[in-house]
Amino acid sequence: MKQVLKKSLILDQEISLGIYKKLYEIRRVEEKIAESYPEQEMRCPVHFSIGQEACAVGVCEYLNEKDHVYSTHRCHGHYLAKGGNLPSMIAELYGKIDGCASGKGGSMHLIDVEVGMMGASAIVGGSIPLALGSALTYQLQKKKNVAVAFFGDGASEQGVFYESLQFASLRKLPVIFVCENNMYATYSSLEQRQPLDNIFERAKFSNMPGFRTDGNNILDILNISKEAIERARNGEGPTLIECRTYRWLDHVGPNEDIDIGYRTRDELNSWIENCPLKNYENYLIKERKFEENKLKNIRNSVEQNISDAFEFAKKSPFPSKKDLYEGVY
Ligand SMILES: Cc1ncc(C[n+]2csc(CCOP(=O)(O)OP(=O)(O)O)c2C)c(N)n1
Ligand SMILES: [Mg+2]
Repeated sequence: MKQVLKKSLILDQEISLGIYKKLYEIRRVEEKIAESYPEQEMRCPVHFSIGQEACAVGVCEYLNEKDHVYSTHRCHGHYLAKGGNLPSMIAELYGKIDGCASGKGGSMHLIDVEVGMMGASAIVGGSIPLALGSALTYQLQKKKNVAVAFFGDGASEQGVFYESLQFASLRKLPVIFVCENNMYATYSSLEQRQPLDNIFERAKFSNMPGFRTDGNNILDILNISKEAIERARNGEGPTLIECRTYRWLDHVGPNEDIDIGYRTRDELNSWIENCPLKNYENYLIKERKFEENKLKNIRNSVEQNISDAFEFAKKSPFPSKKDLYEGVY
């Protein structure tokens, strides 16, 4: 299958700054969650995507509210990139009634159906067949929408990944499979688990396009996902995108995990130097000549939104005993 990229995107000023705002928001929200977590008021496990934000923002940029996204245990970035409500996300982490899952789901089960964030599954690989189902529905209903499954490199080892690629290609379904390859599944490296480092090439066996992107360079992701989404909307079928990236914090929880022996400080540092937010900020300032002040204003407004969201979440009540029986199927 030919892997040809069209010429680079030219993003207008508003879009460029909107992308910056989202990237910055996801980074800072997670930093604030990590900072607050030791207070033990958030009682759910929390999987951070610090270092991986560009994948979520880049892929969601060209989706609309009717397009469906399914995510994983590491879902904060996907939820926010798809337009999920920030105060409801924080309230969910605090187990409060105003949470996006009424306080019953916690960090791994973020959902905002109004904007097409259809939910997250902590079952590794679970997002893949769910997105396939949405895509099949779109096709049967002759809708021009697209479904996206975000999943990790570990999920690419699940049988359902291969089954879904086959079915999607056979039926030419409007689905994008986005593998965020952060090189580790919990504490096992990709090279310990897979004989070849070639996730994107597995598209070949299902006769669909497969692309590898630099997951820390949002321009690369925007380029590839734009094309993939357009193809899917035009009835030209599915695409597999592998975004190569890296998680900075522990698999779960707010701490670093360099002392437990499965990866090195040098490896982590080299990825921190290749920060997706800094990379994009440098591009905006050096190549697009944006004034630092403009970016600073965006950062200030994001900081205010985050602080308001935490205040809202903390003030929100816990569900009552009666609420325990609501929304249970
Ligand atoms: C079916 C299933 N098997 C095992 C687990 C335990 N588990 C939770 S996260 C994880 C690793 C997932 O790795 P990856 O898909 O690369 O995602 P990442 O955590 O790196 O984002 C595992 C094995 C699970 N939740 N579901
Ligand atoms: Mg992984």
